[in-house]
Amino acid sequence: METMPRDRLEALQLKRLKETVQKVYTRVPFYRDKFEKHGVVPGDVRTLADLRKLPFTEKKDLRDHYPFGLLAVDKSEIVRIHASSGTSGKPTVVGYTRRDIDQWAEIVARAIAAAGGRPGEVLHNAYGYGLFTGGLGLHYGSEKLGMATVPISGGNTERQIMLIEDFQPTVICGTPSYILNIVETMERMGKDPRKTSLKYGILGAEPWSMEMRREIEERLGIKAIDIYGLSEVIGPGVSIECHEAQDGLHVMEDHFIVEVIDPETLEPVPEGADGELVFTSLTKEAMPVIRYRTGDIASLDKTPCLCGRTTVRMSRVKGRIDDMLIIRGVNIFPSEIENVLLSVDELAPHYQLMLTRHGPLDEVVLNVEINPETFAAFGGDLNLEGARDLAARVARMIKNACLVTVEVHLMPPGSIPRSEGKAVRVVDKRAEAAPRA
Ligand code: DLL
Repeated sequence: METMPRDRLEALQLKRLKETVQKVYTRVPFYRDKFEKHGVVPGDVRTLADLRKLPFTEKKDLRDHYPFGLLAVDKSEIVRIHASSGTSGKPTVVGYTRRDIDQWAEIVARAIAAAGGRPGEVLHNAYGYGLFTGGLGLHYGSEKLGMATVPISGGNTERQIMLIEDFQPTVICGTPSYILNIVETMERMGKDPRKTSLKYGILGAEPWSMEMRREIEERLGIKAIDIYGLSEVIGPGVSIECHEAQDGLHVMEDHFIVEVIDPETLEPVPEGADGELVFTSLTKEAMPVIRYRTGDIASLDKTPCLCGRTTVRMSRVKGRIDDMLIIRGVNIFPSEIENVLLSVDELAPHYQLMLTRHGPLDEVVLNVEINPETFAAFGGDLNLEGARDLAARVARMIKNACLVTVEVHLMPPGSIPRSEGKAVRVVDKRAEAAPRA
């Protein structure tokens, strides 16, 4: 499926697209109404390019039809329910039929194999188990591939470390921030993280920079592979990097069509340009999605990959449109700031951006930890001139690289909360600040 000649792959996509469009039109009143308002019928989709005639679907549509309004099957056919925790109000809910679950397991099995996992080996799965799709998604894929799967979930880090030593896994799965937490805990326990049996990490579910990848690879002695997905589309496994090239995430195109659009004009962007990822599912039974706007920013690359896969690759996700900070008119993602922070030797890879408001202007305070050696060198006093100089240097580097002014606060080691799942990089305190003048 992954090395098929493009013309055959596209023929398969078109066949599946037509079936999906017909199915949602017949079975989901929401899609039928939307298509009618848009003046399209399933017969209008004759080529892959005709996908663009169809209207978009958004997170709000899922919320408005909470919990089961977008199902294309009878509720009695649902065997699993997942939900993504929204920041506000009701979560978005997704249902799966038995066939969906089998198919998803197959997709994730392929993803783990692309990342370097092999049958007969052990996989340590530190993604959270529960309504979040990470834990169970990786779990079923790993079993399907024939790996001995350790369903450890997140948390209880010292125990995780013991089991890594005892079970000898070759693959570890988790969010980059939690894997870093494990590494740090190993170091604190006086263990050398580079000496474990681990060879590959399958990391995702949150934005992470190239610098963060380098940091994890060096400190844990593994190849850190980026995996992407979202509950609304299926969960983890929508795309993954291959361990051969680690150069962009191969989209599972036999199951999903990807587009990149300008989030303002909703028109496609030129190949290679950044824009919002949009996915159409081709094989889902319970809850197919048509042109689902993810809010995630990335670009596409259609050039062949050295691994031999013919599927399109997406760049790493820079961030979500909602996470984009607009500081005095400059747009910036936390991951761009992360890239700068991780290039400074004195800093530790733990940071939070605090948004506050002073009068009419939004301000950004960056809390970033310094590493234990630097803290010791300052004698634990972050008011020393050396510490103030370091903060000023970091602020200047961010200004040069990202064109924004942030106030940098150095923090002692261990003072920023560690994540066991998705890290919180932005804390919005604007509502608590004094009201606008
Ligand atoms: O995070 C699914 C997943 C689980 C992906 C495990 C990878 C590994 P949701 O909770 O619905 O699903 O959150 C989806 O997380 O729209 C992105 O904003 C973000 N995201 C997921 N993977 C990546 C990644 C899972 N590799 C949302 N890089 C998505 C950056 C990611 N952001």
